[in-house]
Amino acid sequence: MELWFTEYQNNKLAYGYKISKHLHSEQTKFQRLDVVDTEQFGRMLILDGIVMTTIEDEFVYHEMISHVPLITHPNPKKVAVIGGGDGGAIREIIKHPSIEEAHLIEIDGRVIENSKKYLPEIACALDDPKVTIFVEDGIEFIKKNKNTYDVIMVDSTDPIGPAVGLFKKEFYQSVYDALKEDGLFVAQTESPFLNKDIIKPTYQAISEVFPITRLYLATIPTYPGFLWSFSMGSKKYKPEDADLSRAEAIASDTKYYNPEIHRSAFALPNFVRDLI
Ligand code: AG3
Repeated sequence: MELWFTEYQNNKLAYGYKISKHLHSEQTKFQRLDVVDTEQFGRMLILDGIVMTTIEDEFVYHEMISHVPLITHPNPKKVAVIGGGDGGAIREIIKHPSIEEAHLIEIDGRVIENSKKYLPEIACALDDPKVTIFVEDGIEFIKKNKNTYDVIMVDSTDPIGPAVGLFKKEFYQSVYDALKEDGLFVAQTESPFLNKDIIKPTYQAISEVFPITRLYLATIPTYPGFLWSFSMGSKKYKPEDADLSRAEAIASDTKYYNPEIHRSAFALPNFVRDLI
């Protein structure tokens, strides 16, 4: 008998993955959490029926949400990840020699515990001495911190359930206040093919709060629409002015990100330009 996992996008589109093993399933305080082994993409973490990450393609997302902002900022020392309990962004962050402190603010401690157990390749840096984990609501946490971080990354789920507030202008204002005077932030902002209704207002809200706003893209085969967007809000630094010799240095330890990708990720197709 064949076992398949289906991620439903809406009532018109679904993606299916052949499963070799269903390793774990639980209802946490916040969401349903599943870990499966897929034949195509290896082990997969699923929250509320939505693919969060897989062993085969996680590097694209985690490198792009981390290295693009960390190279845009000339000297990031203190950073925060909101969400991202699997630890993939943290693993990339601590590759940067300038980093002194990385804070992970994840609302659901069970995501962290299950990632450590089932996805050690992704969660491997969560015990690094530079990392502090806060199992808290990121929206409330960020309000308590003013003028604190060089870079903030919002590694959220889709804007449903606990992540809804992470796509709102009030949250971006708190992120602005939590950043130092030359700080910048990046959020994952969904698919230009399937989530036009999300990208447009989200980008608009970020540009009302930050003087510099940019959208960049990467190809992620297990996210719907495959072409995925990230939005950056910055107080001072522009990604096109980044010192790409630092990108070259980090690229000895990446599978996707390099100086050419840093530049080309900001090249937008016309239909995406029209969205923002
Ligand atoms: N953040 C989730 C991206 C959203 C994926 N959406 C979807 N499959 N419909 C990724 C968490 C990885 N750290």
